[in-house]
Amino acid sequence: MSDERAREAFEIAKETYAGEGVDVENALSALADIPISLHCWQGDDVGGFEQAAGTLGGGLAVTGAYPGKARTAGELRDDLDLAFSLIPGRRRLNLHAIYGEFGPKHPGRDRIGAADFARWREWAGKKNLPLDFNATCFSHPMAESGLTLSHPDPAVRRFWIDHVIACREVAAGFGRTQKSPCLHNLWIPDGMKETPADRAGFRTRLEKSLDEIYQTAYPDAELRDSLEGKLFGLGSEAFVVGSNEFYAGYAVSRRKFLCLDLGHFHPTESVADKISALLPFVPGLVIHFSRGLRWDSDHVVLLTDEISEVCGELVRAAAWDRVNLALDYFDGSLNRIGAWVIGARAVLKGLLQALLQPWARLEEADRRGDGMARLSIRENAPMLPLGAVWDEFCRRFEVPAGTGFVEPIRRYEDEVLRRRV
Ligand code: RNT
Ligand code: ZN
Repeated sequence: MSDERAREAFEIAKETYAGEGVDVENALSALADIPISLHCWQGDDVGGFEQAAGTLGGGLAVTGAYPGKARTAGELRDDLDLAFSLIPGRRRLNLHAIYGEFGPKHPGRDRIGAADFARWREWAGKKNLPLDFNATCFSHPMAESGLTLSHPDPAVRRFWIDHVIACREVAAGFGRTQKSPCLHNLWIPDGMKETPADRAGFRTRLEKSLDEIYQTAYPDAELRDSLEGKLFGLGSEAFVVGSNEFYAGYAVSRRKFLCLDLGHFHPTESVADKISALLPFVPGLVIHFSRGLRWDSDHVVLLTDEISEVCGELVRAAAWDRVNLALDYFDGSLNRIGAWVIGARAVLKGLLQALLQPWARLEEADRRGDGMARLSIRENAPMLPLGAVWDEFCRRFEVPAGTGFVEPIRRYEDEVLRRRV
């Protein structure tokens, strides 16, 4: 479509939304203000750069062997540069501790420091890209039992406590220089294939480990801490120490952010519904946007009903300073840059769609108890011209609209990715 026709379509869309009582310009500027944190680990199947080829542990699994995954931090940054050039809006980058550039001698996970991430910092600083961070409590010999911070052996716990302490220090360092608090999210694999006798024992140990980790206080302007629970994992089917309830209780009592990963609940459980139930009680929430297909399969996010509903609740909450949005999925079966771009754009579309809902009318119907009016608005919502507004958003950020991002990625695949053997 020509630029002129696209603009006409946008003008018509604006009118249509105005007829519904929705201000499109307000929605566009709100969307432009919401950062999405891209997960570095989609670029290399959660491999990291600790040694030549790490084996993924902790019950995480990436399927697919599409050619061209990043083999070095430099390659990963090149790939991210391309992805970012095709995603409109504000962004952040989410690093995992295994993505440091450690040189020939790794200091040990319990001793990593700011220097190991100096190049990431420099690169991100130049483009004004705030960094987020994650301790990596998996893919390591000390995590082979499937237990880390809740391990019965104090020496194992010590090692992982020290790792997370080191990670928070790295994260706070990021926050200090980037003038935006770095989010340090903690997920651990701890769990069991079969039910233990002493569930409470594992949880008490985890609670103690966490309390020790969080003893060091950092200014809010530098660091945000969040904790991510899970329903089950490969090898932790019967028992997960850090369940959602455990961390919800911990987050409320210790004033931490709670991370909700869309793949970490029973398939029919609504994460959207949890947002308004938790936000009054926790300092804030983190959403890990993912798409579970039959299980926690970490598929690339698409604009599904689940995404629409979660985005709807986020827009209703309008607590953007207390909510961090991040992507978390890993698919090795397709072009990995495409996976980033498709997922990020899908989340942004979900947010835009939510920002364009006729909330005033819906609320009015709520108040009147007019169920038919409310349902009719919801029923009609998918017919509204969201696409024309999305295209305009892309145009304003000078990124391709529609599927226009495919071509540049293909070219890069031919010229760069296919040569990585
Ligand atoms: C695992 C959690 C966690 C990880 C990343 C790599 O189930 O979702 O967030 O995906 O830390
Ligand atoms: Zn997650």
